[in-house]
Amino acid sequence: GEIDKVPASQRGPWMTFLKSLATSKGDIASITAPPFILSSTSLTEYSKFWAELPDLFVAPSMVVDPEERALAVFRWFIATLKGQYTSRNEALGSEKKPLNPFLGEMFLGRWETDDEGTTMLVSEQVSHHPPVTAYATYNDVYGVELTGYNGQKASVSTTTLNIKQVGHAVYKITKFDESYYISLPSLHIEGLFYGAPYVELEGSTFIQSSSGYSFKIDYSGKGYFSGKKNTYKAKMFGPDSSSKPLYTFSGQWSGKSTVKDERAKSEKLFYDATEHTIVPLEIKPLEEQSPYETRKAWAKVAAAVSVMDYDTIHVEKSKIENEQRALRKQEKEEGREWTRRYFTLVDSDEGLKKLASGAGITADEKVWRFNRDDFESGPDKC
Ligand code: CLR
Repeated sequence: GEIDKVPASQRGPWMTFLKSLATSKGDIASITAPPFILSSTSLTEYSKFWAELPDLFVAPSMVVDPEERALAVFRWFIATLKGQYTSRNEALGSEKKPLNPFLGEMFLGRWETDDEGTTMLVSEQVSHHPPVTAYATYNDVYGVELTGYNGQKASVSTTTLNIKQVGHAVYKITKFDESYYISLPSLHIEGLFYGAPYVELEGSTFIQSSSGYSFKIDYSGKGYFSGKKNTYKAKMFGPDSSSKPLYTFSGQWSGKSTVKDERAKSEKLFYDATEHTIVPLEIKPLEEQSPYETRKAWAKVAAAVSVMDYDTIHVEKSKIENEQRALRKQEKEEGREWTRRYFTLVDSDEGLKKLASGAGITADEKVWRFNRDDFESGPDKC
């Protein structure tokens, strides 16, 4: 049958879920989904996808030529997409509904690799409604740092769920005093009806370097540019702001893509996702984690999700939600706001506005800034 990806016992609830989705105006968090589509992973963990290939993450810092360096940044960016947007399908068979992080939830970890040393990850839920996750990931051996934040705006049109990402990322290379402003793609969820959801990226994103180089990336799912899924086309422009690209790129970000040098008219392989294996990040054992850390806080829910014990999922989730409600009530009574641990909402500075405008984007009025010293000297450093 058509919905045979849905376990027989959950077909009724799945249809109910789809119906409530259609009338939800996109507030996915508030809809109860059948257990088979729930993930035991919280959205705060998704910040890790930026640096699961530490070698590509630090590579730009070793490239002296600015044009080659921009290419290395772009290669790392393209490489992150597979983890960001296909890893649930690969590991779990379909896209899943992540756990909805509570305010103050943190996901902390590190990658330890022979060649790159330590790459740190600090991810914190800085807003619950609307959901916003802020993150920083950095490697001091090579002097690279990525900071950013992101939230989602969802809307529904008949059977597809459309997601617009709010936020951006900034990649910095200390040695060259260079920054790259990175905008985030919109996406939609396909395959919902069949109970086998997956992400398709759409539209365009931009990367603008302070060195003047820039990229425009166009995304498409199956059938638009070619018969293949997860395809992209991109153009790299030089600092002279000529409308003629220096390089053009095309292919699959989850597979192979090529780069064409528009001056030399030569084409070669740019990136092959099948040749790279992600490095799992290391996190503290549960006993050593603070109650605000993702895995610790959600441990009981996650265990219940893995055995599809719906009653326990509900009971344990409600405990967290009620606790959160009580905290918000208390804050309101005392006339204060929840203090974010490692990020502060600040006015967007001139440098960032200039970079964003280079990419044809108006920078947000306010941005979440990482307080690195607080983290380094605080109790949560891992
Ligand atoms: C979060 C930020 C990451 C990239 C990313 C990847 C997948 C997205 C996720 C973001 C946000 C939440 C998301 C998810 C895919 C599905 C899920 C849109 C943007 C929604 C909330 C779940 C829909 C429910 C069905 C699967 C049943 O860097």
